[in-house]
Amino acid sequence: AHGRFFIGGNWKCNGTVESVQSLIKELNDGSVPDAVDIVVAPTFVHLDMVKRELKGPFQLGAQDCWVGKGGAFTGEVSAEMLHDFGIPWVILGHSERRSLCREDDELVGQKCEYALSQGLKVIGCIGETLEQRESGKMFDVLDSQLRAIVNHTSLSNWDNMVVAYEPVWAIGTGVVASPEQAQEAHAYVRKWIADNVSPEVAASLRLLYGGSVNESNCGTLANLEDVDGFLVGGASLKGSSFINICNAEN
Ligand code: G2H
Repeated sequence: AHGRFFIGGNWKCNGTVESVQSLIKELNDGSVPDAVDIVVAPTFVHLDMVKRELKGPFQLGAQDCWVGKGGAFTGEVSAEMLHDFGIPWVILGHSERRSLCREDDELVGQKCEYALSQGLKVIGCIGETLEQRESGKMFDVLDSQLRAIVNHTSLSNWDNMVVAYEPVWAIGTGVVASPEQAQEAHAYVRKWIADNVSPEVAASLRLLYGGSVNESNCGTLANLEDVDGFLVGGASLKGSSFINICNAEN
């Protein structure tokens, strides 16, 4: 592994006041290792409540933010608002936003640049669809997604970035990548970063795997050389499962 193990919980568009309160309680009652960075990302509506009630070591993230400075952008939340409100992290380029909200590589790159410039830390997401994998385009897709991010970040920004590899075919499907598939993609990304950013950044960058991670498959994946953590969706909504995943390295 590279750096401190990192677990993100992406709650996506889920939660009621009641369910979020019980999830907060389960997380506060859970026991997690000191050596792990843990970030949970509730909806914008629930961020304030979670911020007030969730205790350390859990940190908070948003699931997206606007591409530039706030203003007349109905429905958006800006990076500077998140920073001002005390939210340290933001997930950008999640595949659901890429596909359902038509965010392209360039927009994701611009979002990363602006969020970093406002002092946020970024979980940047990349990953290929099944069609792209089966037609042999997987590495081309990862190349262009990474290229757009790299074009918008300076060397010093990489201390504030983690990259999540989330193969789209594994997201919310119950079909987790095999250890060989995950390691192959992660090794490719690390080499790409070494060649296109710097070997030092590649050596310290944390690469998260995302896509149907659960408490049964996390142990094997956590042991892979180039897997430095997870971005967890469905299983992050159940406190006991998420706590177990936070303990995956043990
Ligand atoms: C991938 C992941 C979290 P899930 O989107 O980002 O979701 O674990 O439900 O596949």
